[in-house]
Amino acid sequence: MIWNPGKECLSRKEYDEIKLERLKWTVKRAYENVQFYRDRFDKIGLKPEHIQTLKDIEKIPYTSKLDLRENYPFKLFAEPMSKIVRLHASSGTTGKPVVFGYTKNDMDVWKENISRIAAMAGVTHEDIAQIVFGFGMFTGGFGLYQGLENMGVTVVPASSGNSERQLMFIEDFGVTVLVGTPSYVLHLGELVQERNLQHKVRVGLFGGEGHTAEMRRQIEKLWGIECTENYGLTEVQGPGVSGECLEHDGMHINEDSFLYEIIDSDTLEVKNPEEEGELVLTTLTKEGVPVLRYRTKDITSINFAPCKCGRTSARMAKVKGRSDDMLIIKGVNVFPSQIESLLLGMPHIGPHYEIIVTKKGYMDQLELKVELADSALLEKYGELEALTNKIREKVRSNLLIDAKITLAEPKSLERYINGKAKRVHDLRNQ
Ligand code: DLL
Repeated sequence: MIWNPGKECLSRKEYDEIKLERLKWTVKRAYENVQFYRDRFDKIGLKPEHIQTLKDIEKIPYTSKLDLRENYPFKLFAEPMSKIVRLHASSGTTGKPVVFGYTKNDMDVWKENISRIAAMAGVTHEDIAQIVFGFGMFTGGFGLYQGLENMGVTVVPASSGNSERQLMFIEDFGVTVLVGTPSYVLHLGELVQERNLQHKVRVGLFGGEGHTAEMRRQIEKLWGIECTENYGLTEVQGPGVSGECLEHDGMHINEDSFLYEIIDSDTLEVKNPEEEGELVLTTLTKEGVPVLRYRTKDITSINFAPCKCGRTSARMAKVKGRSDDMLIIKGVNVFPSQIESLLLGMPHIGPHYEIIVTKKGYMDQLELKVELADSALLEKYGELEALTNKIREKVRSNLLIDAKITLAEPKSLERYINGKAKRVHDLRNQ
């Protein structure tokens, strides 16, 4: 079912008209109400009236995470606190987080955007959806909750952690939809299989972090469900920027809310959006905190072809990684997702691994800790060695890097039950 055909099935021309009108509105409000943007515009002699076409957006400077952080907590707000009904904050690992405020209208748009992406995944009001994202300042829990409730779905706001209770609800409540990070759902899937738990879950809505096709196959195998993915970030709303339909060919962007560009992260030049590059987003409806040309660091590309599902909204490709997650090991650019794809396609390998990068003298060293799928091989030293060599060879021939491979016993590597997985440990600067 298409939640809002009037907004999800427009022609390119109609999308461009809406986008231009809303861009002008956003730029004017940002200039008039937010000192940060006014200063930036004034510095280069730019006025809101100079934005007359969609291409004119290129006159506006990019906004970075640091820009947002420097305006902590409320300096980017375009509305007085009396109009703000909710605050969320990005998960800052160092220093202050970035805080975002939502007006009542922002909440309505957010709800609508989530309802659209959930409908894309085949969710209806007949479903019972358990949300295993954390509820709190992270946008995942509340974001999905309000959009699903808006559709009439029965929501089980279980939040993250406490896996035994999660399984109890899934079984006893007849949960049909699972909503969470793929890494946590994968962990729950292992428990489901271990306990031979009978469940009715048929579809998963995953986001907050990426997962490779191989990881998806593992989740589908463990759960016997159909997986879909959605994308978003706190800086422009939270979840609901885009979502995957059951054609599984990219994530439909809510184009009437977000203007996308693809840029070259090094030269900062705007690219043809169909080419791979860094996604830059501008909010088109946000009242609380409008954001102009935010550099997401996420690497993707845009597909404008109408989808078989009937929607015409542009689709973004699966995020390949973040430009700041890209590891440069011995001069070779490596995305963690490439390593995941290599490992998870191999027999005897479970879906858990760690990437550890260290330095020996001036030389980078890559170690992959890889968990065995089951204990069958544990006593067979010859086979363990053969497997280790096979992985090393696969990494060498695909990534041109010599890696140390350490096989770990089943269930010995960390599981991520309270948030996003952290599989990369780059210890080179320590
Ligand atoms: O993760 C919002 C969200 C919650 C999206 C739940 C979907 C579902 P942040 O914590 O601000 O917000 O993190 C945003 O997470 O820039 C990406 O790097 C990454 N990310 C989110 N969704 C995906 C995805 C939420 N489907 C950052 N694939 C983004 C890959 C994703 N990366």
